[in-house]
Amino acid sequence: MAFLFRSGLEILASLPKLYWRDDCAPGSEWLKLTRKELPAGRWWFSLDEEEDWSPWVSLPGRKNLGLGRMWHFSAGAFWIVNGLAYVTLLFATGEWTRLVPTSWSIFPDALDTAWTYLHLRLPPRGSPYNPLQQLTYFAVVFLVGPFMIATGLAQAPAIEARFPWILKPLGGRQGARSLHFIGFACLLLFTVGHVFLTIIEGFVGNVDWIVHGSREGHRTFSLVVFWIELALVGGAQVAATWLSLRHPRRVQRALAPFVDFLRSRVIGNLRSRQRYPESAVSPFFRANGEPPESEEWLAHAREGFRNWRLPVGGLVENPLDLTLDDLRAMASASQVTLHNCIQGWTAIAKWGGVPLREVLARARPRPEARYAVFTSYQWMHGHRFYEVLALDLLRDEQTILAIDMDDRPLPRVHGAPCRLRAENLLGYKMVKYLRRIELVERYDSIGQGQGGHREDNRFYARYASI
Ligand SMILES: Nc1nc2c(c(=O)[nH]1)N[C@H]1C(S)=C(S)[C@@H](COP(=O)(O)O)O[C@H]1N2
Ligand SMILES: [Mo]
Repeated sequence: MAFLFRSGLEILASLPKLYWRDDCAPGSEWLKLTRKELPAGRWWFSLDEEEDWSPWVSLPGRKNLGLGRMWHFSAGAFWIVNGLAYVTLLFATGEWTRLVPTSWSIFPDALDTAWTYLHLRLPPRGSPYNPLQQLTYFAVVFLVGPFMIATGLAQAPAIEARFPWILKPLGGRQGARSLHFIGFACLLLFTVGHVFLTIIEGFVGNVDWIVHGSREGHRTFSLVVFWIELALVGGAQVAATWLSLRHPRRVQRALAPFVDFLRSRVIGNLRSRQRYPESAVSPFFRANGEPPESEEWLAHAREGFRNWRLPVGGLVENPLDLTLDDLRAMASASQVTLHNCIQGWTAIAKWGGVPLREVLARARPRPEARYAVFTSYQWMHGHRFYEVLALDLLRDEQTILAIDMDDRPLPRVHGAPCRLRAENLLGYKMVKYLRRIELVERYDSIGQGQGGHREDNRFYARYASI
């Protein structure tokens, strides 16, 4: 739980605002955990909204959303497996009767117990739990647990893209994010309240009971086990935090295969099947990544991109050099989809352009081609922005080269004249201000070898479907 809580806060820090509406318009948040104000009167970018929370609070702290996510998913997978084992054992051994109430009278009894607590008195011990305690344990294990799994999974872009209806009962993508936070608040409250009551109700006896299943006789043994466990829990937090801050690349390399295992085996290759109605298009759409300042792009922009070209090369039989008119002639895709930024904001827009599979059909990839490298005109932190996508993702019907947004030529802040849209992935894969597409067999010699600018510089995972 410590891993989940702290890494969850790291994720929240990248956009410490909670919304109910899917366009996350600034000012419409129902909870704001930052004092930072956005600049008025000029464009700002969503990375400006990221907060730098202390490593004492979040894992790993200091704006490392990429590693925070990897810890969150790894710990989450462990927590789910652990929970399944627990529930299986509960029912296999008959111990479920401790947690599952079998009479409606539990509700009035629990109210009585609450009344006693409100008078700052301790109710008698139940067998084994008092009614309020039993009801709370039941709710945590059988309601909040599955709720956290559901609201967590529903935030994966690949799941939303394949099953858009999943978000309806949760009140949309921001509903899922807000509810996931509220579930976290419940679990935090439970943890604090539970530990507090365990202490005041008779700490040593309770520890003995937790460790050994009895209330007397093995107190020293139980206390030693308890303090060792607590030290391990604390030590694991310190070690994970220290390693992540000190050796982020190594931690990225160590956790990425596990996250990729979840992506490929649990989520799988889900295709985007989004058909939002045009009425769902968001009035407000954040931007991330400002227009290039390089002279080459500015010159194209001044000419209305008349001389702009998109070369498609590398491991292809038939290299292409596409003009904007070529793209316009090939444009057959039109899709209204939900955009998911890794930071947590979303927005819905209508995108028009060319399905990448048609570009591939013309360029004819060689058999050894496995990835496509999308390079941008934009530079960030001294490196050219680029992202690598596996070739089979490009065959998705909704993976397109977008040249229109909401029925108008792509605006500058959103990537003019042409950007990638891969609707089952997170936003950082959708390179704006496209300059070149190159098919390759491997990408470890490109940039810092992690599969993209964000992977190289911010430790994001190279697969962006979660
Ligand atoms: N060239 C370039 N492309 C980019 C980025 C960037 O910084 N530079 N940011 C990415 C991220 S993190 C997101 S969420 C989307 C945002 O798209 P938008 O600015 O059109 O909203 O663009 C992606 N493409
Ligand atoms: Mo993003």
